[in-house]
Amino acid sequence: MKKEVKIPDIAENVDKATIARILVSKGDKVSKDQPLVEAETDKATTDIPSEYEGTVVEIKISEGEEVGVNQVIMVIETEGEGEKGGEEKKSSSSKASGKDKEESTEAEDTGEESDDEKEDGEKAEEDEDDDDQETREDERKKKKSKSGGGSDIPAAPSVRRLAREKGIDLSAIEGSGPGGRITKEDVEQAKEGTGGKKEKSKTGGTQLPDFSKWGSVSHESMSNIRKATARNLGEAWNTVPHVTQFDEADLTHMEEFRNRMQPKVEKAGGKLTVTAILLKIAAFALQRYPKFNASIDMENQEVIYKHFFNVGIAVDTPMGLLVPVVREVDKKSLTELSIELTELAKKARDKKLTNEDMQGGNFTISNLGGIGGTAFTPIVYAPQVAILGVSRAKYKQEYMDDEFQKRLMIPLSLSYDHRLIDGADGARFLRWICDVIEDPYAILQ
Ligand code: CAO
Repeated sequence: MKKEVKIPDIAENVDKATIARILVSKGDKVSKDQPLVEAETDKATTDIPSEYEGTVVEIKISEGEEVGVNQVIMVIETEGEGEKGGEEKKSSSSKASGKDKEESTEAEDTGEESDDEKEDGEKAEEDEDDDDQETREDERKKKKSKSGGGSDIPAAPSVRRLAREKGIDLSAIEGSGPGGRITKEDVEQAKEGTGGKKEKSKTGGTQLPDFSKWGSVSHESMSNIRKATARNLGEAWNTVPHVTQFDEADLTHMEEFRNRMQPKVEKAGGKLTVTAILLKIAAFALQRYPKFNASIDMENQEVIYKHFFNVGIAVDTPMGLLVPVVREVDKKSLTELSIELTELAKKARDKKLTNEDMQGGNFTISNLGGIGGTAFTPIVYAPQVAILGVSRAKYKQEYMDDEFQKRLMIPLSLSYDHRLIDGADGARFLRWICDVIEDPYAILQ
């Protein structure tokens, strides 16, 4: 009996994923729960397991393809399944049939390119970012709900093709057809600059020049992680009034402590790094200065204080920046934190983080010191209100006890949301962290 494998509900608010890797081939025997494909969402890579035991008879997707929830990706031939399986198939295929129907209505127009076009529609929807975005988005949602919840911008495939040929972004065009449908004339007019928003590029900035006029260029689609990073950081930059406070701490004693403790932590399976110690210090600082652990809710004109201490760590991976969250940092020992940090960084680099791993952070630490740099201004990971940037520690001549002494100094920067945090608060918070790095007894004050 043939069974269809579909993309399940991957996570809350995630309805698309890119097939990063196909893990089986046609003809392979697979067992129940065996991973079939690796799907990359905005935030993580996740395995899609087989619901059935059987033989793969059809693979309906290819690597790099964007897929939606409930989309059929494979067909598996099972053996000896009775009534139950048949019913399951019937109900799930009838669920999917609504979607199939929509797509086939579109495809019927030309009988081709429906997948491409669907992707274009989704891309256009995602890339939209100009002044009229919200209004148009609302209107589009209304239209969508009227037309039964389809995911595309209303335009016939031939119109989409024309727009693609002319390099016009459909999401920037107001449709003049019935129900706001975009017509060929709308696209032609946009081309002439008399309609739509031709002067805007998909990025929401001004139209990019044709770089190939000056030399050879190549194009690469953005990965989902890159898209999410661009969207989130762009949003944070646009909504959070940032201030960055700089300070410097004498790390000499802490380094002595780190070297002394290192063998013990290594024995337990971790690595006692500067980041692990800062994680613990940050949790103390957040308890002492609750505003830095809060979020600002402008809609309800409220400040939301969180009484748990979860801290995100920026991790540099080949796929881009990921920020897994260490939970309840206040309740964990330095050894536990060191082990967890090592594991999380590995998980991030092995593309094994789940959405859950990256949610619920109240504050973030970004340590670029392993790479270098004297200072940087990190961007607040909204709706958090502050982020600690760490740059490279180095030996300096410091004037202490009436003489210059060789001390290991670490530069720190704290970016914060000035809507909630005043400059003096920022300076105090960062100075407190520096005091504790220099003399941990400061925690007892
Ligand atoms: N100053 C000097 N040396 C530092 C340092 C600092 N601030 N931070 C780390 N180092 C050294 C470590 O001591 C280690 O040296 P040894 O190998 O000799 O012990 C080396 O750099 C590598 O550190 P690490 O990576 O093992 O450990 P870590 O805990 O310090 O860092 C992590 C972990 C995940 C934060 C890091 O690997 C990473 O990904 N950093 C990049 C974060 C990033 O991309 N931020 C930008 C985001 S945008 O705001």
